[in-house]
Amino acid sequence: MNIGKARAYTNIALIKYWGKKDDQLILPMNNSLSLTLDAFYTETSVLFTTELSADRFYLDGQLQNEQQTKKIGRFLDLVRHTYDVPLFAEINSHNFVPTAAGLASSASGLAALAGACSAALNLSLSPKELSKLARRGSGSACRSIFGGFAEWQKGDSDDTSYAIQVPSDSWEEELSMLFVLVNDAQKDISSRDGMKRTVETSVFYQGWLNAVTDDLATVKQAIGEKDFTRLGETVESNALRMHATTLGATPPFTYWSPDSLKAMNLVRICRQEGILCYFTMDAGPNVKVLVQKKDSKWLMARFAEQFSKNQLVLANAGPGIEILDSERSLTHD
Ligand code: 2P0
Repeated sequence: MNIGKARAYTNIALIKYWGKKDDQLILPMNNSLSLTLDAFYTETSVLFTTELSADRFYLDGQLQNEQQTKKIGRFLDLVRHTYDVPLFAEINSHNFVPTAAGLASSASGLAALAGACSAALNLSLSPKELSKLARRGSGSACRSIFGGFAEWQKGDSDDTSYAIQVPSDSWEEELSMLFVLVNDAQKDISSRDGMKRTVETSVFYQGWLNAVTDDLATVKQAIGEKDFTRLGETVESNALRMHATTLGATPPFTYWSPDSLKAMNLVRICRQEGILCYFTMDAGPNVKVLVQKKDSKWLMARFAEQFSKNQLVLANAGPGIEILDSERSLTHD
């Protein structure tokens, strides 16, 4: 059996995926649209072998326990079942993040795993097939198959739910995203649990669904017209709409911390100072600020007045998944 190896970059949703209509197949309630970024990525190698009696998963050189291996194990079960592979696997995964600020990403992680499995089993999957496979590991992973802008088309079955490249005339090369890493002592509610609770209980969830289709159309139009103001205003509104649903859930919750609000407020101040920039947030307290590349150094310096340097990471648009030459043996360190 081959060792398969792949590198996938994380993506940040500009129009959010928030809610599933099928938990097993990971079919979303709405289409979403993301920007793949170059600053955070995962490299994973996989070997299916007769020599194992259980899967072994090493993350950054550390053997992971049963709990930490659960999502990966379920994904490997799916691969074994779908492609008729009666073997356990050793998986080596490395997250490349500029700081250790809790930015491990299931999008890059599960996309890289899907790519590595495809390579290990010589499946020769097309980007569309790879996107569908990655989706079964983690919804947002289906978008990390593509560089630049990607849209996850929700579909209505396993076969029709996958991401596609959004044509952009390379406009993403003029954009940057500043990550503001906010430390938070609160216990996390995973995105998987958070979106489930929201779909099932939030009195605001229907409002989200009513708005997101128009938000997506506006963002696609803004990309087509390279209209940064329109893009940014819609991205920021869409994030706020997603986060509003959590306050209407039972029990209510929020991913925001005091420093998240501080960062959001600074974005508004920067706009008053004449720099176009817009925030978005995901299922955690970190704030991501969309800015034109020409203004990114200014923005970084402005944020450095209120946040420490190691809380700030500037990213540019990143590439799609890369299948890598595999080494002869797996390394754990
Ligand atoms: C997104 N998030 O579109 C949204 C916005 C979080 C907030 O996709 O349950 O880890 O594995 O499909 O992909 C994070 O959700 O969830 C996410 P699962 P995933 O980026």
